[in-house]
Amino acid sequence: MRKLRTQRAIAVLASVLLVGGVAACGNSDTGGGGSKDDGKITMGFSQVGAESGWRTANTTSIKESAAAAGIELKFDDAQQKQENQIKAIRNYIQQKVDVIAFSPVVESGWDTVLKEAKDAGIPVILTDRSVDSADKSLYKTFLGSDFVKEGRLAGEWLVEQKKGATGPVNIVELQGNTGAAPANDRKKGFGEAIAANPNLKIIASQPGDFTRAGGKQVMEQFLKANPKIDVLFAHNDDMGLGALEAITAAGKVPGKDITIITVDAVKDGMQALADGKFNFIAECSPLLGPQLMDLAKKVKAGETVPPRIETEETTFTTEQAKEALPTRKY
Ligand code: GYE
Repeated sequence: MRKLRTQRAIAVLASVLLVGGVAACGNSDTGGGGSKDDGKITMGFSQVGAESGWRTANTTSIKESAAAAGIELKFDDAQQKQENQIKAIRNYIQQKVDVIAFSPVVESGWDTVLKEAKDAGIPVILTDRSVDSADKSLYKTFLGSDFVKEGRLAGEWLVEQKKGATGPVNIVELQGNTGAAPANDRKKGFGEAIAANPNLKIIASQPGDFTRAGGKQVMEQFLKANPKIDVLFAHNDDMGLGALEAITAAGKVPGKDITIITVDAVKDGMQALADGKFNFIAECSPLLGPQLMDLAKKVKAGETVPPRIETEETTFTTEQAKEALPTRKY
């Protein structure tokens, strides 16, 4: 009898030790990279660059939200170069941060570095833009917009505006940087939507890298090469704003001679829309910081998070822009 009791006691002790051991392992795993578990979270963030008003607002949102959430932020600006992002991510792995978050400048070519983070036990959160990796276990979640939908909303508005058109409607398109998810997806969504009316034709489409300078320069080329341009679809406000200069310099009236549709709805874009220089904007929210910090806390605590979190967005006409501008946050 006594022997049995002793055996049971040993079994209970063993299971306590085992569970304790597993729990301890679990903690250091989710704690990321074997960093000391002092309750503080350190996030390594690799930003695309500073190419647009959207990006500036996004960076501010991330920095402010990290400070508000008590998360120590290591921040790197990759100047629109993938190699710089890979370097920054490798640095964060070496520094054993708790969480890595980044906005991938292009969609492809991330598997190796993401695998390195995974092997080091550091969770990765994609924010704003996604990657095309087949292995979804390489990152915890993707927080950002549905770019195909933004392109589609832009296209659907145009289809409605031009439904009475009897002849060809010539469209030029300013794309974001080559290979970026928002460039690929906005092009796709817009193209699919305008297919509803065979009169709507994209006669030229070139990358303007999401910058004002790029938008201006490529629009100048478009105007030189094409005597009849009816519509400009720019993948962001900044390229549209750059294009305004080229259009005015060519003696045309933006918003009247050429219908202008953009994406983002940052303040300068909304002002151009309110002034009638732009005609329609599909919104894309850069205010991802608060949700990102929340997710970082959850993954650090070992909680499961949804694999995809979509940002809520709307669209604006000139009238709606006039109404929204006074309270616009970015
Ligand atoms: O639309 C553009 C920026 O990835 C959603 O990047 C973002 C895009 C945004 O440069 O202005």
